[in-house]
Amino acid sequence: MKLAHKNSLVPVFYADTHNLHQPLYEYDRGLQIPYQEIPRRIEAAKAALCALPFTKLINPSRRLTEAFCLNLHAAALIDYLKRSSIQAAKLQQEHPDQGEVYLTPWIYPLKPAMASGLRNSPEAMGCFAFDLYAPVGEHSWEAVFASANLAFTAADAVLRGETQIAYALCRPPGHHAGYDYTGGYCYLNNAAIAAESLLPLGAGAILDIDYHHGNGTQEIFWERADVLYVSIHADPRAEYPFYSGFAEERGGKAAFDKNLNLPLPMGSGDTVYLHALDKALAAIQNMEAQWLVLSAGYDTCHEDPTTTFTLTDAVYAEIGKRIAKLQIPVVIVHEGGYAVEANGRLAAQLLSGLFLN
Ligand code: SP5
Ligand code: ZN
Repeated sequence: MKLAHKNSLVPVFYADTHNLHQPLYEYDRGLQIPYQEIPRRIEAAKAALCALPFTKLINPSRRLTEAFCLNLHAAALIDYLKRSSIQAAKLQQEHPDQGEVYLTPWIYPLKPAMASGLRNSPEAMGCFAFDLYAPVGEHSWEAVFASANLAFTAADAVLRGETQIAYALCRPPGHHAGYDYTGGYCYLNNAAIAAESLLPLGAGAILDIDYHHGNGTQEIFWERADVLYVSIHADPRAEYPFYSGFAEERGGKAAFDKNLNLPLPMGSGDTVYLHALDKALAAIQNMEAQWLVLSAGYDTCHEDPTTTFTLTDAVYAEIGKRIAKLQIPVVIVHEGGYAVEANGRLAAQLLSGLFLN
């Protein structure tokens, strides 16, 4: 980044509210396993980022409004999240002996005719969640909104010219959340909310380096020529979310070639990855992006328990370094990463690579 910014501290946006959202279990082909998207992930990232000499922690007040979210999401989705949290609280009160209550969908409308009745029923979860990985507890809405608020306030700091780099410690993550659905640990699309708030600076780009394709982000900006979405992820023929992330998906009519998917083979390593990164950065440079939102997932690393890429620590610093060459403001939004401590180590590598170059 520009020399001037080395004199100012990089703001790291954090809210402890995320701890209130703590589902216990998920299902892996019928096996009940611990929920992988756990609070310690973001606590590890917070600790590592705070330990850097050039950062300052910010606990922002609530500045995001539901009205702003409606630029990205359906009102029905927000209603659904609020209603489900209330429903979970009631159930929790009725069953104090049950431990933490997290609602999950139990009936999915596979055909439109099935959705019409279900949508307005008290059992509508299957109309708003595309998988089982986004359960809703009594405090989930509060945590989800606070997480989105971090992305919003981080982007706003850049918009106001207070900083050229900001890090939003979002939890729950967001890139699988689409216009009107949740899934894959995601409820509201934090990166999309950051991108939308940066538009007064002109057209820009979202670079998604999470291991999984950001199906939600792609969908939200599909017809939008002012936001380029570029994603490097595992081949959706073999990996979640399976239904999107293919190279052939290049954007809607109004925004053709404003969507760039760079799927990589299962088990990809450093060399292949950095080659794809250069392609991604070239596309961002070509469209003359005025800002970048980085959807930063660390589930690409060699020790992630849920994925197959084998990236070494040095790659994350290198990603930061290469992004710095774009010479545009960057809002980093935390996404996935399930090797708990790696979230800290790699976030610090990435931010150091970006800031110190
Ligand atoms: C934000 C983010 O990284 N979300 C990831 C959601 C995907 N996790 C659910 C997939 C788990 C499937 N387990 C099958 C493992 C096969 N070895
Ligand atoms: Zn992921």
